[in-house]
Amino acid sequence: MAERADQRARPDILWPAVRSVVMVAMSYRPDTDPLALLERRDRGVIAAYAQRRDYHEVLKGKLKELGGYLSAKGDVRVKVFCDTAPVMEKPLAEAAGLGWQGKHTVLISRGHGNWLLLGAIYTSADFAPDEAGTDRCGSCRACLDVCPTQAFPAPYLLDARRCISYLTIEHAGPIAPEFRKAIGNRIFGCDDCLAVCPWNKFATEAADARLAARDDLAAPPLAELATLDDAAFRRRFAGTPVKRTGRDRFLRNVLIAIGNSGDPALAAAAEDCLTDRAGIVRGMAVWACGELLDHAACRALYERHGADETDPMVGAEWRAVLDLTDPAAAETAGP
Ligand code: B12
Ligand code: SF4
Ligand code: SF4
Repeated sequence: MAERADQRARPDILWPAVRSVVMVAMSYRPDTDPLALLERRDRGVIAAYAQRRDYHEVLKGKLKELGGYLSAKGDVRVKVFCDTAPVMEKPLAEAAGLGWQGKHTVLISRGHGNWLLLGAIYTSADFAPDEAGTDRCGSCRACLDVCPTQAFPAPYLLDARRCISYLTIEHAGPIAPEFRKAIGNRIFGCDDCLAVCPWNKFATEAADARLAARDDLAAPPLAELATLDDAAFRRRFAGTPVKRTGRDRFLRNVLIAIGNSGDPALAAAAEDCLTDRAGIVRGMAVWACGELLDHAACRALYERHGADETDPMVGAEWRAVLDLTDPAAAETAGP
């Protein structure tokens, strides 16, 4: 993001022909409370926006339709964007009067709450600007207080490095130990700060049937997800935003959720991943076993699967686990 800051700050650097921007928002209000799923520890929680068809595809189609309409009206050139370009979608949506950026930094509208996805049409036409949105957060701070990783250093300011959405979707390597417990059973994204916003009571149903949630993504069993290989992952998540992480990172998240389940019955699923070809999966499988099994069991697993480990990251996970359950063992534990 830092590399293209100039284009974010100035739409005309991204596209010199731009004169006005048309902002659109599309509702994806979930039918159930996303927070309720956090109690079902044997299940994985996928953020509401990702339990359905990829919005980039759906929204971009609609943006192109609207862009085509504008072009047909006159000599107007257009470029459409949805999430992937250096475009300040939230500040632009606020400036266009769609709502305001709440203290959680996401755009809220009075009619739809914060369950909105945004898109932009840069146009070469000189449209008269709408009135900008007005901040209606008042003294509320529900979103700031609910955040499991304290990712808001101040209202309206997010430290993305602490956000579970960033950690589970965008972050490529192992997830730092300090965040693992707080992640709970969230396996792709996080909706906590969105779910508590009182403005959601005014949210109307998702507008487009193509954005209907898929039942099989509502509360998938962790044990089942831990068995996915590349092909099965692609089949299961084709057409949804989840495919973005790829199978290995997704399994990393699933194993963290298994470690947090408190359910020793799920240890078998973690054990099966100790021999995975991906280091990141093996590493989180070690951590999950350490959370669910006692020291003797961990030690036995180490003898069987960990002694020959060549990946330093996985070796460090073994050391941490054996260290944690028996400090004396750390002296002798492998790589
Ligand atoms: C990077 C990114 C992330 C990062 C960082 C999030 C963040 N808050 O910026 C991570 C991975 C954490 C993330 C998470 C999520 N994201 Co996201 N993300 C983006 C992305 C690609 C860029 C956002 C951005 O520019 N951030 C940079 C910061 C600095 O900007 P900011 O938050 O807008 O806030 C500052 C600016 O507004 C600044 N400001 C105000 N005016 C101006 C003017 C200028 C010129 C400048 C330079 C700055 C500025 O002051 C604010 C305070 O610092 C946008 C798509 C896009 N192109 O906009 C989607 C987007 C923001 N994400 C979206 C969604 C849905 C999510 C999640 C809800 C997904 C989930 N359930 O897991 C979470 C929400 C977490 C949260 N509380 O924000 C939606 C939000 C829709 C909405 N209603 O607002 C977007 C708009 C995608 C879309 N097209 O719909 N996301
Ligand atoms: S999405 Fe979750 S982790 Fe990120 S800021 Fe909101 S509550 Fe915190
Ligand atoms: S929860 Fe409260 S403070 Fe946070 S965005 Fe919603 S209204 Fe604003």
